[in-house]
Amino acid sequence: MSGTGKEPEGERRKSGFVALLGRPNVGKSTLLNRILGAKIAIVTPKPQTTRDRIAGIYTEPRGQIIFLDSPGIHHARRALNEYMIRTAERIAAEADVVVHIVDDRPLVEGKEESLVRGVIDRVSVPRLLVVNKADRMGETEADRKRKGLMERGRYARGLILSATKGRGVAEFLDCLFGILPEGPAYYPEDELTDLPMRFIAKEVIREKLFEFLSEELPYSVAVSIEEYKEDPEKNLIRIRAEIYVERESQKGMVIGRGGKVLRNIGTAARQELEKETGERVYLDLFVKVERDWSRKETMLRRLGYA
Ligand SMILES: Nc1nc2c(ncn2[C@@H]2O[C@H](COP(=O)(O)OP(=O)(O)OP(=O)(O)O)[C@@H](O)[C@H]2O)c(=O)[nH]1
Ligand SMILES: [Mg+2]
Repeated sequence: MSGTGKEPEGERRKSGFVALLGRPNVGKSTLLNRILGAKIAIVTPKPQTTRDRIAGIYTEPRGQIIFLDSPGIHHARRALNEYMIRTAERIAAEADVVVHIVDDRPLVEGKEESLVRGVIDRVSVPRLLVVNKADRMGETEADRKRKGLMERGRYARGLILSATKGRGVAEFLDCLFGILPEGPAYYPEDELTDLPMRFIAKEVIREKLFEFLSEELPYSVAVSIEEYKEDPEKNLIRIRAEIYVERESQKGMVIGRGGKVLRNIGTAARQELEKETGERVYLDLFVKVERDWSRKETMLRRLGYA
C-alpha cells in the first residue's frame, strides 16, 4: 500500500475509467469480480455472457478506479449482437485506459481477435495487454504470447495474469495507478457498482439460464424484471420476472418436463439473490415467446438493450 493516510485528502489520489475489452470468454467479468472481491458481473463457461456495460468501482488509499466490463467483441449476426459490440466500442471510447485481454486460445488472424484490435487501435488513451488464464498455460507459453502481442500492438505494458487464481492482479493494479492521472473519487468509497439491484437480479437470472440451458438456447433468452418490490418490515423482496424466448419449442425447453428446469433455475437464482441482498426473496418466473426478439430493434429496446 502506498497511501499513508497522512497526506492531505484528495491531493495525490488518482482516479479514472479503465475498460476491460477482448473477445468473448477471455475472463473480463471474472477479472472485474476478482479485483472487487465481490460478484458484480455474471460469469459462465459460455462465450457472449455479458451484454451490457458493467461498472465496478474499486477504491483504496491510492485512489479510485472504475472498471468497465464489456461484452466480448465478436462477429455480429443479430441486432442483439450489434448492440453488444456497440456497447464495447462506447466503453473503449469513454475510458482513460484500455485493457486488451486475451486468454490461452490460439490467436487466429481475421477472426474475433482482429475485430478486437480494430476497436483498440482506434483509442488514443494508453493501452495495456493482459494475458489471462496463465494458470492453464504455464509461464513460458504465457510469456511467449505476451511478447508476440507486444510486438504487434502499441501497449504501455504487457502483463500475465490469472483472474481465477488472483495471480498478477496486484501488479495489474500497480500498473494502472502508475498510469492514471490525479483526480477525485467519482463515487462514494463504499460503493461497488452503480448498477441498480433490479439490473443485478436480471443478470443473476440470466446467469442461471446460461447454466441450466444447453447449447445455443441461452443466446435466445432475455429477462425482464416486471416487478421489484422491497418489503423492509418483512425483510423480503418480491421479484416478478419474464423470460423471453424466440420460439414456442424453446419455451418448452426452458420450462422442462413438469416444470422442472424452470424450478431449478428459479431456486438457484433465488438462493443467489438472497445471499447478495441478505434478505428473503420471492421470485416468480414466467416464460414468454416473442418471436425473433434478438433480431428486432423494438423488442431490444423493450428489454433494455438500447
Ligand atoms: N482457468 C482459468 N479460467 C478462467 C480465468 N478467468 C476466467 N476463466 C473462466 O473463463 C470463462 C469465461 O469467463 P468470463 O469472465 O465469463 O469471460 P468474459 O470475458 O467476461 O466473457 P463474455 O462476457 O462472454 O465476453 C469462465 O468459465 C471463467 O471461469 C483464469 O484466469 N483461469
Ligand atoms: Mg463477461
